[in-house]
Amino acid sequence: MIQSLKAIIFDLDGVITDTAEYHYLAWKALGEEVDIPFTREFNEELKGISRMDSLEKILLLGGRQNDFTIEEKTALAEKKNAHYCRLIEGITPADLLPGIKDLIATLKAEGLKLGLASVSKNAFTVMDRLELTSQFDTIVDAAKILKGKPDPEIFLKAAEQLGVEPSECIGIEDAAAGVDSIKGAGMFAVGIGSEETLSKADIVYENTEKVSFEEIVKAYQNK
Ligand code: B16
Ligand code: MG
Repeated sequence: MIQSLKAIIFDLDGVITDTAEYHYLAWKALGEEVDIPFTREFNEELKGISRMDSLEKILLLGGRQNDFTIEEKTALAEKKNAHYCRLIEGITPADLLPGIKDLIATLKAEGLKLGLASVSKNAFTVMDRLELTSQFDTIVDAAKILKGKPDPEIFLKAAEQLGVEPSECIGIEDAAAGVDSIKGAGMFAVGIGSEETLSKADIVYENTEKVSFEEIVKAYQNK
């Protein structure tokens, strides 16, 4: 029994599966359509950010934030989403990122609760396609979240739905906005990606394959 640790709350895109890449490809195509090409470096700023907020960031990058009506912006966001939905059509359990299947099995064997805190309105579909829905104790409905990441609301909501205290949770994220959300919620944060981008996380792994549950627990207990 791990003293005080009760739950692990996962981000989805970029942690459980590589849909972060599909979001990037779909936004990139839309950006090119409105003459705002952008780099992977800029894309880091979109990770974990809601659909409409991502669109606003792209338009701001191109100085085009005042060029579209609300209706036109909604249509642009819907176009990106339709493209994204086509890209995720073929997702299967084989698309879990390396090490995630074993990590989930370990966490369940330890008796920990599992939660999902994704701001993606497509999260339920992706979780179903990965055949993970029944393995999780709770999935926060992004449609009911008022403030997206970096606000702590979504991680706090996941803890509330699991019936545990934030201090009893570990959050796992690939986005800087997501790490801010975890820390704002008062949880221990595991980052997946570069140390530089995720400097506010308590422990960072370059990729999911390198994640060590034993090491995370040690770091959590020494906090
Ligand atoms: P959708 P996460 C986030 O998911 C993605 O990181 C972000 O790129 C995306 O814009 C956002 O979901 C909204 O997604 O358009 O599908 O509602 O990282 O919180 O799992
Ligand atoms: Mg993510």
